[in-house]
Amino acid sequence: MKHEQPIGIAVNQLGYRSQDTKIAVIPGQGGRYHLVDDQNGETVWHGSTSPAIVDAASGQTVSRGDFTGYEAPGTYRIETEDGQTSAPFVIAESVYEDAHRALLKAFYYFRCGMALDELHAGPWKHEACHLAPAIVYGEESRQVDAWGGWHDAGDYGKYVVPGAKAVADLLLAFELYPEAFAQPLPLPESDGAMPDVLHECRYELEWMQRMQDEESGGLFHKLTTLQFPGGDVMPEADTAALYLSPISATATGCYAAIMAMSARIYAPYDEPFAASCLKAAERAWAWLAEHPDMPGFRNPADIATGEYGDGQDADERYWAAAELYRTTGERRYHEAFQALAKQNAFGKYELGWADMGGYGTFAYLMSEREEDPELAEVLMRGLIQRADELAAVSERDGYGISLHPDQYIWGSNMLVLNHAMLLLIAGRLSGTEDYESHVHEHVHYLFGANVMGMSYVTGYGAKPILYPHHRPSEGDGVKEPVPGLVSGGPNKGLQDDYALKHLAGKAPAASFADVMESYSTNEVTIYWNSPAVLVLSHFV
Ligand code: G3I
Ligand code: 9MR
Ligand code: ZN
Repeated sequence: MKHEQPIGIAVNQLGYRSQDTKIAVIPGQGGRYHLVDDQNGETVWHGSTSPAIVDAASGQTVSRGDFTGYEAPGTYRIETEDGQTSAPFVIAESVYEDAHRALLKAFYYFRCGMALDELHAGPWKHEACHLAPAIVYGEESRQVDAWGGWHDAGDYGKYVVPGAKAVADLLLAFELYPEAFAQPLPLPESDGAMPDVLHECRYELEWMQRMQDEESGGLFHKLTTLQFPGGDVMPEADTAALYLSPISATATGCYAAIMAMSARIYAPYDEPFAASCLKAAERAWAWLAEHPDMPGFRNPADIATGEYGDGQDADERYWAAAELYRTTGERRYHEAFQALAKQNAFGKYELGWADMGGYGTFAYLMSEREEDPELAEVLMRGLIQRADELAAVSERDGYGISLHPDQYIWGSNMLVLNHAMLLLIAGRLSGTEDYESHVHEHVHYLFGANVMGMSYVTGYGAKPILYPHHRPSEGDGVKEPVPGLVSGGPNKGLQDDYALKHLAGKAPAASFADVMESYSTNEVTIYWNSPAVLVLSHFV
C-alpha cells in the first residue's frame, strides 16, 4: 500500500513546451526562486513568485513562480531561497507526442472480445474475453450477440452512454486537429488509408450498433455481468453470464447523436459504414419520437454493476437533434433542436456522461448551415460566458485550474479535462487566444502540477500513479500498470472503503490515494482518457 510523499514544488513532469505558460507551484510564502540547469547547477533565470495565497481546494499556502519567459530547451529544476528543489523537468519544442499516442492507444487496451497480441499490447497482452451472447434482462429466452467494444473502466462492463461520450471526444479531436492523428499507432487494423483514431472508434461504434434492439430501435442501456468480478480477474477469466439491461432514452439519445456524427466523419473513408451509421441514427431518433416520456434508467434489482443513471434525457435528445441536423440538413431535426434549445432544464455546455448538452451546442455551432443565426448567437454567447467563468476560477486557483472545491467529485479529472476542452473550443470558435494559458495549466495539473505532486496518467511523468483500479493491471502479473490511463483523481465524497478509512478530513484536492482499492479516486475509464486525447491534440 502506497501513500503520498510530502509534496514539494509542483511542476508538469512531462516538461513544458518552449512557448507555453510555465508556472511552478511553490509551497509556502514564496519569494525569489531560480531556474537551475539540472546538469551543471547554474542558475539560468530567476524571478520572484506571486504573493502567496491560500489555495481553496487544498487549504495549502502556495505561491506561483511564472517562468514563461524562459524558452531555451534543456533540463532544469526550480530552487527557492528557503531550500526547496523541484524534480527535474525539460523545456523542449515538443513534450506531449508520446503521451498523446499513449492516451489514444489506451483504447486498444480497453478492447473487449478480441485477443490483444504481443505485437500491439507488449507485456499487457491477453486472450479474448466476453464472447458469449448476452441474455436480454427480463426475457431470459432471448439472447443478443453484442461482442466487441471497449470495457468501460477498471471493470468489464460496457455501457452505451459513457461509450458515446468517449467516442464523441475522440471524433471531435479528429475533426478539430486531424494533423494530430497523422501517425499510425499502430493498430491491428492500421491500413495507411483511414487514420487509426477512426479505426479505434469504429471498434466501439460497431459494438454500439449491436446494442440497438432490432425489434424497436432503442438502445439497451448496458451489457454487464450481474455483479462485478474480483479485483484481479483478467477479462478472459470473467465468464459469468452477460446481461443486457433494459432500453433507456439516454442511451438511445446519445447513440442517435454519435451515429449521426460518425455518418459525417466516416463518409470520406468508408461509405458503407457511414451509411449504416446514418440509418442507425435515424432509427434511434424514431424510437425517441415514439417515447417522449421515459423514466430515467435504474439498475434492475439484481444487477449491481455501474448504473449511469440519469433522469434527464432532454440533453441527449438535444445533442442527437444537433448532430442529425448537422449531418443531414433536414428541417425536422432543426426544428427539434430549436424546440429543445428553448428548454432550461438542462445545461447547454456540459460534457459529462450524464449531461451531454455541450456536444449538441458544439455540433450546432460547428455546423455551417446558419439557418438560425439568432440561436447560434445566443449559444455562442453562452459558451463564451462559461469559458470566462472557468477562466476566472482558474485565475484564483493555486494550481491554475477551474475547479471549485466542491467539484472534486468522483472523476474530478474528467471535469479538469472537460473544462480544458471547453476553453479550447470556445477559443477556437470565437477566435481568441485568451484561454490558452489556462488550458496549459489544466494540462500541467494532469501531469503533476497538482496537490498530490503526481502525474495522474499511468506510465507518464517522474511520479505517475502506479496502482490504478484496473483489473487487468492488477491481474496480469506485469509490474507496471497498462500505460496511458487517466486516473479519476481526487474525490472528497469518500465513496469507497479505503477512502472512508484513510482520506477522511483531507482537503478536496488532496482526497486521492494511489491504491487499487480506492475505486472512487483511482479508477480509470474510457471517458476520462478521451477528453485528455482531445486536449493534448492541441499540443502535438
Ligand atoms: O452531481 C453531483 C453533484 O451535484 C454533487 O455536488 C456531488 C457531491 O458528491 O455529487 C455529484 O454526483 C456524483 C456523480 O458521480 C457526478 O458525476 C456522485 O456523487 C457520484 O457517486 C457519481 O459517481 C459515479 C460513479 O460511477 C458511481 O455511480 C461516477 O461519476 C462514474 O464515473 C462512475 O462510473 C463507474 C461505473 O459506475 C462503473 N464502471 C467504472 C466507472 C468509474 O468509476
Ligand atoms: O470495481 C468496481 C468499479 O469498477 C466501480 O466503479 C465501483 C463502483 O460501482 O465498484 C467496484 O467494485 C467494488 C464493489 O462496488 C464493491 N466491492 C468491491 C468492488 C471492488 O473490487
Ligand atoms: Zn471483455
